Amino acid sequence: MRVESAVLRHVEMPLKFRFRTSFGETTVKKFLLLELRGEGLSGWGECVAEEGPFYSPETLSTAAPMLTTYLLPLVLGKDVASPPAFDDQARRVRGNRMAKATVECALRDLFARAAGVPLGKALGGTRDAIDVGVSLGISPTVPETVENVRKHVAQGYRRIKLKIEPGCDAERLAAVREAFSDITLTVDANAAYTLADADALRALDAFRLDYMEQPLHHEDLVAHAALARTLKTPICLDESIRSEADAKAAIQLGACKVINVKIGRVGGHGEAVRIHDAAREAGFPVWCGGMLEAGVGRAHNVALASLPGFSKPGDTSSSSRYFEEDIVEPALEATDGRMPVPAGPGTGVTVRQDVLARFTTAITELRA
Ligand code: OSB
Ligand code: MG
Repeated sequence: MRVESAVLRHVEMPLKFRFRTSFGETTVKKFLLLELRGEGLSGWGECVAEEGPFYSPETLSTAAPMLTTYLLPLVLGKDVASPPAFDDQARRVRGNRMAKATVECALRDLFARAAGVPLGKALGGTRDAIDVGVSLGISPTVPETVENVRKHVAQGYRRIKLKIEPGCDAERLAAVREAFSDITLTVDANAAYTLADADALRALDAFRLDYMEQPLHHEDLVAHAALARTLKTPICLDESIRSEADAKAAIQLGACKVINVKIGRVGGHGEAVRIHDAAREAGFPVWCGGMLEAGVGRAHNVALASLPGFSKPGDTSSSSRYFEEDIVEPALEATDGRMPVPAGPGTGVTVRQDVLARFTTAITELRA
């Protein structure tokens, strides 16, 4: 595949809700959108790096020059043999996984479109619909937390995940459990606790959580393993898992029982599938995380989540939950907590140029 040109857009889309986590608050989704053109087709990748370095060290302002200076020159005007061939070349660049994943995703989409196959199938996916849950930000009060859960349970989501932080945890969970004794419930701390908070975390065992996501520091697998030995609730890792090697280390150390796989965090579909395979071999479930993606990123998530090891509901909720209008069609919508995997070639979604243009704040066109 000869990659003729690339278009890198800065896009800003207002969110329908304030999303507060232990590390910050988002009200506008700002992202980079990459279009790679070749053989008369376009392949699309959405960069999940956020504005600030609070979830990941990568940001919008590190990913953009990483793409234009180091990563896009590896494909522009080149005959790229396959998406993994790009990975081989990009290996020299350390870290910067979200930037790499942007190119890898666009190539995966482009190659699958050229072959006329759905991306999910090309990756080894077996499902034509996926189970989805929802990730709810920290609400200001306990009653608002319960109300927000009520609304999303009524919409059919198959798992409710509540963001927590020290001081905003047990009281909210007790109220939610009291109101909804049967729902599948999880929490995500985004690394806000330390081992000194172990008692507070053990108190959450009372709420029959399916798992507790990333309670401790993102660089500390050993601490997670120590915590796991004293908790009933299984630990799920998000930030700590950047690669297949991290996943294998976490499994061997007993640092987690479940893994949240995010394409951007791990550098692309190739690494995501290797993590899926390693977890599956060890008998560990994985699920597909989210980064408040717009349609292109969401469609990539849905394709990945069609693989058989994604056996728990992911965070890829309906696009209409996040945005008044999305940049792709068909809309990615769940009914009763099930989202169909688009059947068309590539990600199976088409970018709505008119809508995209309205949300685009800057465009860079690149050629070899
Ligand atoms: O930790 O999973 C996370 C969003 C941004 C950064 C990190 C996380 C999240 C979410 C939202 O939980 C998931 C979504 O709805 O896309
Ligand atoms: Mg998380």
